Amino acid sequence: MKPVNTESRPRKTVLTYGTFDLFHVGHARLLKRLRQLGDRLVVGVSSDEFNASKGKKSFCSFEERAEILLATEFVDEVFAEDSWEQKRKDIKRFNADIFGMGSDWSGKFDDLNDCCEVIYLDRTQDVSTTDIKKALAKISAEDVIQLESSLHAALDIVVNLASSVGNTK
Ligand code: C2G
Repeated sequence: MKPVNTESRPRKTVLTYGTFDLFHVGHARLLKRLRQLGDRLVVGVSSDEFNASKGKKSFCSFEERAEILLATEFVDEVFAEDSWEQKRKDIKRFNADIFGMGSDWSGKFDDLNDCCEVIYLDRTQDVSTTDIKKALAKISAEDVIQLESSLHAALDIVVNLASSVGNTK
């Protein structure tokens, strides 16, 4: 159960955005650190349509990616990110105190620092959704070829065995 802010001080809201496809440790580490900066973490999850405009096609649908985020202990609320331009409105809508992104976005959202604190946290090295997709695609292609040749070899053995048994009768 996510801890509820029971103290009298105003709740500190942290806001972030992303696709979060094929959820991995880089996503988890970012969300964990963002959540630790406040009492509530709200995430704008890129809609499938917005992803298409980014030239991205996610493996998991918007609904599945949102469900996965809400299942983590870090995310308190999710909403659809449908455009690049909605951030300023969302900061007001959620009364966000902090807007945070991974460091691959460093400087890109500094224009928002008139409405809240803008921070960038170190991106986790050596893991990305793109790398996972490439690894999966590589494995499936090579494995299929390997499997087919193994199956053909096994079949040849069976056929030869059968014919040698037939010849001895
Ligand atoms: N991230 C990270 N470490 C990784 C991979 C991603 O810290 N190894 C961070 C990114 O910096 C980003 C968040 O995780 O802050 C989500 O990353 P993506 O799902 O790739 O989202 P992105 O395509 O960056 O979309 O309007 C902003 C966009 O929606 C961000």
